[in-house]
Amino acid sequence: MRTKVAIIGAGPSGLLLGQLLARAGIDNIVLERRTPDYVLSRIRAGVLEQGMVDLLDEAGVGARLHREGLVHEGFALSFGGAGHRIDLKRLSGGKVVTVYGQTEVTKDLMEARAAAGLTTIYEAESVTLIDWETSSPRVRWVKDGLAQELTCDFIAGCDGFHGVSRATVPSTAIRNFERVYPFGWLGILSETPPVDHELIYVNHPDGFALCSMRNPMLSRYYVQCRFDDKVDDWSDERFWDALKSRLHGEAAERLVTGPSIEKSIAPLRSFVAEPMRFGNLFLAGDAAHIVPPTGAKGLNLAASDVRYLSSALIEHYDTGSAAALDRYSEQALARVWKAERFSWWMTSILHRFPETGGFGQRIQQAELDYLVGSEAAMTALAENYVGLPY
Ligand code: RFL
Ligand code: PHB
Repeated sequence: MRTKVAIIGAGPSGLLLGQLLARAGIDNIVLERRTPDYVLSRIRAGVLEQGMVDLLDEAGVGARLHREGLVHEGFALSFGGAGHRIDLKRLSGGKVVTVYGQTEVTKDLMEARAAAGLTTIYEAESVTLIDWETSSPRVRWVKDGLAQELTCDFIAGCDGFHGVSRATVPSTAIRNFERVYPFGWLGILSETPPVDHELIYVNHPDGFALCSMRNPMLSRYYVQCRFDDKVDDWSDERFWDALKSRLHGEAAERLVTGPSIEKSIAPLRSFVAEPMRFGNLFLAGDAAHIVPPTGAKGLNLAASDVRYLSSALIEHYDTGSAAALDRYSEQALARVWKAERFSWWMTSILHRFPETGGFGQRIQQAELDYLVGSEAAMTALAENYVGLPY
């Protein structure tokens, strides 16, 4: 088997890259370890920056997003018993974000890929990258017990944090930067009307909480939990009690509870691998970096990586120039680190950190008071939340 670009991973990074390349006439094959249903069952991101919406339009998969996505012009910060609105649109000079689940983005991309007749190999076991440092890399895998091999020009490692691509690179060629936070997020999905039409990020003495949504009858809520908590430790009742007690008065009164239809715990981590290119292997999305979800940046960073990488590959096939491919790692990392900074900062002002005690809490209060009282500080928050340009 032969293709131009072998893409490892059929998450949003891999599928979006495949779609953009195919539209430019560059053939590609996607290899995914799991089944399509498994990929679609992972409930993750919900907030898309305009840059990602534009890229999905460019990939020809924006129609349902524009019909069903919820445009959000602001969100609230809740602390000290009151809510404070951050007017994203006014503060950012007209920019907004769109609430549309990662599951829906992935589904739209999967359908477009199938409709275009492009090859995706699901349940590809033991994917192995070979000769990725040369100009004729190969990928091997096992499917239904049979060993298979693909020859290509480039490999795109879009296989997430636990994928094989980054793990293939010898440790001497890669530098990792990491911070693991001493807590997690417990998230639930429930078929109840969201507590508000905009998101609410909560700083409370008992810990962080977030009220988000997927549509007018589907709410997505999170509470900060211990990093070693198990889903079974959290009955629905315990979850709703924790959320309600962390919300400020009017929001707590409006909260409609109901059975959870999904419940999961996510650890919080900041991680960057440098560089993002090794010979003809390029990393994109969570394969190269992780942000804590507080700033809603993970999926959006995957999109900006894919924008840089797809343009560079298209330039290479159109003109023969490797200049943009040579710039990819540096260009992507410059944006990655700004989103890492923002996500770390949002995490640090909103969560209860067991180790920082009373001093840490007073500093958080001062920071939040300053933030909602300062046009300059709110503008910086809004500029980052709607997404830095790329
Ligand atoms: P993914 O989605 O992990 O997809 C990688 C794919 O690669 C496959 N794979 C392999 N395939 C073949 N061979 C192997 N050896 C393989 N190993 C792995 C996997 O099965 C999978 O299908 O990475 P990708 O595409 O880079 O996408 C990244 C995003 O998923 C991630 O950044 C976001 O979900 C992060 N995130 C958020 N991002 C936002 O921009 N806005 C948000 O509001 C937001 N909220 C969140 C989030 C992540 C969360 N969790 C659970 C970590 C909320 C949560 C709770
Ligand atoms: C979500 O809706 O899942 C979501 C929203 C905002 C975040 C993180 C997750 O910051």
